[in-house]
Amino acid sequence: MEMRKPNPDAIARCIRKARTIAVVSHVNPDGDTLGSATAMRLILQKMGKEAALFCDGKIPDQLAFLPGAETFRVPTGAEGPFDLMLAVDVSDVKRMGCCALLMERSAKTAQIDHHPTNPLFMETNSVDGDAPATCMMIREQMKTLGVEMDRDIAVCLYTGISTDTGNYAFSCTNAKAFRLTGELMEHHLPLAELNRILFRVKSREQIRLLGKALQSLTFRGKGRIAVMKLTLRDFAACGALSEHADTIVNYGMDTQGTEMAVLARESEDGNVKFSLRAKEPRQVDEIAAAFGGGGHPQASGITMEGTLDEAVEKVVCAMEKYLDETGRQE
Ligand SMILES: [Mn+2]
Repeated sequence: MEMRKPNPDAIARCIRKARTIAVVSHVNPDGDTLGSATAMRLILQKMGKEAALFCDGKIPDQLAFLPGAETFRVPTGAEGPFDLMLAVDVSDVKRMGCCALLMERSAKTAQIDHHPTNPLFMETNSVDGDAPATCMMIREQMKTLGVEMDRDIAVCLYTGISTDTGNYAFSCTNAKAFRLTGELMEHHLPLAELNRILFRVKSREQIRLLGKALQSLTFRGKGRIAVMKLTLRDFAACGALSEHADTIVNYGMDTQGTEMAVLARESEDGNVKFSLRAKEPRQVDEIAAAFGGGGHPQASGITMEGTLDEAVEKVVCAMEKYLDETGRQE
């Protein structure tokens, strides 16, 4: 069986043999997959290759500043043929969405990724489960290809490294991430501006909705569970969409004494959507599963029928029961 390991030499051989290359990002694209793809496009262009960017879905406005982001297309099946398809930061074939159809339009397939669960679904695989970001692997790839760093590539790589490490705050952040960022700084990286775009700017709708959510904040389970609710009326009053609520649950988690947090929102289809969070060692995935939801131990979701207040009561009671049964955190 093929092992998961970084293999920049094998990727370099694929790239050198190819003239036309389709670079593919994952669905619901984030800073790392888009930073990796836009960096790869610039690298390939420097090598005299023809590179095209593909993603199944819209590029988030926040990441539209990436050099070449405007060239991303959703494949229709009429593209190519390509000599090589290169997926970046794509953990499995399903994460390509409709871009998977490019596999049949490409003579060879390859990937660069950092997800430890990657099943090595391409012909040539460079996978490093220890890399904090795929963008860090792209830097190594550049060295193998003999391509020099420049400011635009630095902007792309910084975007992936900073977002996948939670702005150098997650436990995956390592010394290498700082060393590479130091190198990027030497290429006139606009650090303050990028930080504002990537980590601070929110839309008016998001800020207004945050205000509504914070007004609704209550504490349950002897102060250990933060609960926030958003009604359709709240969304309408803020001119906000469901996606504008995405990170609000974190304010509940960041409240001192909180071990678990929940944000419940009414959705247009008449259901109630929950975002659940837990601090280790607490877990929310089994609570979510009990209501037909799922996710990760520290971050899960549920979609439920019923009125907002009834649905919240059911879920919060289950969280309280869980805390009573697992005891106080030492
Ligand atoms: Mn990533």
